[in-house]
Amino acid sequence: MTAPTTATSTERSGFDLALGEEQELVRRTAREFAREKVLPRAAEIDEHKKVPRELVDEMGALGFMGIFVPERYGGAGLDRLAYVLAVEEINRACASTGVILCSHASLAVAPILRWGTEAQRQRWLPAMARGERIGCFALSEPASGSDAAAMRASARRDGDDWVLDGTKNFITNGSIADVCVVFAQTDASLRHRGIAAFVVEKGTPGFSVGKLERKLGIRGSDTAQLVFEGCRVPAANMLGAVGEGFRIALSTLDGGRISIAAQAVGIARACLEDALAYAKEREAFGTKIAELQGIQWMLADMATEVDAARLLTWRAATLEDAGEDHVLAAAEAKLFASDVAVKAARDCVQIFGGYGYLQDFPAERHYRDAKITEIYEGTSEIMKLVISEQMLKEQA
Ligand code: COS
Repeated sequence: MTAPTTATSTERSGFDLALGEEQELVRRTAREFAREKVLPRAAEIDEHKKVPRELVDEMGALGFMGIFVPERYGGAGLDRLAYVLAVEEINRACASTGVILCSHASLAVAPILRWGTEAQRQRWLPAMARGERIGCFALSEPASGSDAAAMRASARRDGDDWVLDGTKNFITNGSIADVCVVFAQTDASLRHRGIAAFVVEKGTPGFSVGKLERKLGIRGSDTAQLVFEGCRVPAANMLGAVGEGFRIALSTLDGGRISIAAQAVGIARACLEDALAYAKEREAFGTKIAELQGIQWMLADMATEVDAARLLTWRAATLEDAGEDHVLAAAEAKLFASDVAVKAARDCVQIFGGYGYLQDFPAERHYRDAKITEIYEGTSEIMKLVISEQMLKEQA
């Protein structure tokens, strides 16, 4: 028998459960905004397949779109924990609205902040932090999703420019974004070491929006194909160096996965709160169904799992804030929280019974919205692969 040598990420992190004053304020503000402005429109957003721009503007005005951006770049100067608090609250009300924030902040703002030069940060971050310009992240392609390094979009150097060609798929915020972080291959023989990251602005000649996807859930969110045809991008728009693109993409996704874990916690909480409220009203067999043990056990599991998923999410955010390795913690949080959301949504529909199957009640929307959290920003299978790799690396 070998002695235990590996500290899991739980054991490693000195993780404080108490929120600070500013974090509490963010949570209160986001909860109020979500309850008063977002929740009343969630069904309509799903039905009309569009999040009203004024909600994005309000998320900007409240500071959420640039919440972890330092004040010198126009942001709120808070941390990732504050960010995941806001993400949970907004997604509790509406996952379509919530994912606009997630993709903008964790996938577009974050890599510019981390990998951008001072000039690049000054150029793009202030308007993005205010929510005036929306960001997106263009990695996936028609033939490369989980195997991100297999991308075919190409970047060819021409004088002071790079010329991009290719198609990006499933891009959240794709058609509404003003600033896109785009990944392309500069030399296919180098595989992942040939990839570079570029910031491409809306309106750049050769850059257009293709097909808008029709989806099972998060129907109000914008999912587009982006097309690059001889799209000329100045060399000054490259993030990092040639060959650093894959690292930029994967490290950005580590943060993105914490954000999606928070989204999943928000959806799961919506399921729990809606199911609980319904169970306290609905009568069967001469009693409120909340008095029935079969229902109580479902609610008890949901409550426990929501709390556990939130703790994993906060831990991952705390590690990221501390500048510590959070690859494992982020993957665990996303794997667990997305599973919790899907299960909570299934039980929520079950508790609502026949009404759960109708569009007149929120349960079926949660059921459709929850599923994507197991797919985007790394499927659950990729999360297991990342977790296993990290464990094996630690054991080596
Ligand atoms: N952060 C930074 N760099 C990372 C990293 C991380 N989390 N994980 C791996 N890398 C680096 C490795 O260090 C390696 O670099 P070097 O070769 O320079 O040493 C390089 O990336 C390749 O690593 P690996 O061989 O493990 O890459 P793979 O091509 O096998 O891919 C997976 C690894 C599958 C985990 C990765 O492609 C992935 O996460 N895929 C899912 C992509 C995704 O989430 N898509 C959704 C799109 S957004 S909706």
